[in-house]
Amino acid sequence: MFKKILIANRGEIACRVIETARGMGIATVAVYSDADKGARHVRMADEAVRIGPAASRESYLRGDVIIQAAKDTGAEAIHPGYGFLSENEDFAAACARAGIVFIGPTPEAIDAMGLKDKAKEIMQKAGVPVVPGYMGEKQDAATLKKEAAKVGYPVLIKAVAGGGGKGMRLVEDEQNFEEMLASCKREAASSFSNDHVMIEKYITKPRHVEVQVFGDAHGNAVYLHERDCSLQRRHQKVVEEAPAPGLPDAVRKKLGEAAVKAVKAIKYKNAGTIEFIMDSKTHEFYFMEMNTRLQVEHPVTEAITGLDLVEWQLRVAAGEKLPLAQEEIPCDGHAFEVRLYAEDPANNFLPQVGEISCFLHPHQARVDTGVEEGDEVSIHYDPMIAKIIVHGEDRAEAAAAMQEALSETVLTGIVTNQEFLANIFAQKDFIKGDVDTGFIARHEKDLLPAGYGVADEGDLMQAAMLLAYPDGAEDDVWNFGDNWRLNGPFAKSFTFVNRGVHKTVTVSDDVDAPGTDDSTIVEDGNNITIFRGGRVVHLHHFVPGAAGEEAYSEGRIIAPMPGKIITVMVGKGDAVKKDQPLLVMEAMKMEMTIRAGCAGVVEELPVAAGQQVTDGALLVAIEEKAA
Ligand code: MV4
Repeated sequence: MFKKILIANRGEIACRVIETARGMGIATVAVYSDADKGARHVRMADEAVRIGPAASRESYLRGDVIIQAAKDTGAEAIHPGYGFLSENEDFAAACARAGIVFIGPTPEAIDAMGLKDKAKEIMQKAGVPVVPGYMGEKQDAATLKKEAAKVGYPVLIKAVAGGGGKGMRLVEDEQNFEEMLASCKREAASSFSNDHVMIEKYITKPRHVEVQVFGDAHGNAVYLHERDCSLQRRHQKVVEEAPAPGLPDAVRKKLGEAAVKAVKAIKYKNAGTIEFIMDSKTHEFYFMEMNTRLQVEHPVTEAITGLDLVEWQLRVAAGEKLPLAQEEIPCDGHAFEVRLYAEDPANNFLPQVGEISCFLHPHQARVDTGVEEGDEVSIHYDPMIAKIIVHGEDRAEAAAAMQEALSETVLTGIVTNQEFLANIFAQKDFIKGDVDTGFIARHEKDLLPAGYGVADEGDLMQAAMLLAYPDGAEDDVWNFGDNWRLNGPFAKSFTFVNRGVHKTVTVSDDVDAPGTDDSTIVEDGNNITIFRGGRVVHLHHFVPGAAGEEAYSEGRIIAPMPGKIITVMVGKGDAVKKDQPLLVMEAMKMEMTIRAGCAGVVEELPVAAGQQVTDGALLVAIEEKAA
């Protein structure tokens, strides 16, 4: 076994790999960018090496710098995690040339699975089911259209180099074929510098079912059962589970055996995932692609098998045989994983940045995370903050455990998708196991209801009580400390800003203090967050006249995060209506429209197109006037 390894990654996966290595007595070397100096993965590792500035391109993607760091520290092997260099065949080859073991497959295997059409051809030859379609060399419109007709509409045009849902066009009938083909090729050329496409029969209402596989250098290959990752939003996975719900054992066995065929066909070694698309009605499944890395969602497989996949990776990379034979691999109960993202579902899932002021983990769940209280979530990397994983005897028990975990989790300082996740686990269709890739879009109204994140009277009162009775001495009206209670009954008003709206509540001595329910309330300066039964309500205590407070009023619009002003649509002195677009800014590669919070006249406009703005900077001040 290795004595020391380097982890060429950051965040939760770097921490995850370090934990297993430590348990096996292997020393660990972390690498970090300037943005991650002092990050949790750096704190956990035995040693850490700076590899460059914050931008991934200049740090976590610098294979040469990382290999040098491994040489300098005497690390014998590199674990790439997922993302970054994990599926880069040049990096895997460079490791080998430097005499360092790449903890993953060979460069040839990574390369063979890199293009969709080549991968599909290999799998078809190996007897793995593939979606009917055309994956030939001929790329002229006439040939492709003829092939599409043979396949039968609707068809999908897919860029062979595509990924993440990019370079894909659904064509319902032949009228639109040429136009869709041209647009798909344009997107593929600009995104992947490769405009080759293939044609596939379109599978309606599909499920994303993937099989965890492992191969070793001795020709052994096994499957560690399947995961269902159908719950996605814009090709980003949100919930994963194992095993896939509602599948007969015969189908599960066929899936596993097809995946092992695929592994053997390419003599694959180390951890991999064979992704299938499955018809949700017939359970017919087809090879989609192979991911030649350990995946984000591997913990659900660990939960049902009781195995440590990182330990298997290290053993296989060190030349050992697979620890278990196929029939020895357990499959117990059911597991779920949710991805907690720093994003605001109520604001088009806009990524959020900031300091995590409080992070309390649920009691009965596994939490894989790269952050702790006091850590910063920055604009530079993926907004996933943590994965929450639960296990139960069966799916219903696991789902109940996740509901519990999501109601117990406390994370403040940044807005997350926590309540959105809790809403998924409250859906009847989800509990029934009725999942497919259209689930989130179909249930959008229930997952993101009109009142999402909106405080109710109880929330406001709870927050007001916290402020009125900071020591919880609500029964002793003489304990207030100041002079609220003179001769009449005690009463004090508090104003909160909740989702941009001001709300005032009055606490009086005939109001009972909440606090007997199972909610958690966190006070962080003037920000108060209430967690109750999966709901998450953010309140800002508004103190008129206090420094900076006016920034939160409807008339004073501040930058929600650092970014760049793209367009300014209004001028000083203009009359504006409530919700009228005022300017467009770009932050984290996304454009957002900033709108008027109230009707009035533009009084201040300290920004111009092209300007960078910092988080919290004043963008527009409106003198409030009735419309
Ligand atoms: C498909 C498909 C339907 N029919 N192929 C999307 C990304 C890429 N991994 C494959 N994708 C799809 N391929 C055929 N022939 C539907 C999708 C698809 C999808 C697949 C998995 C998870 C989420 C998805 C969301 C939309 C479309």
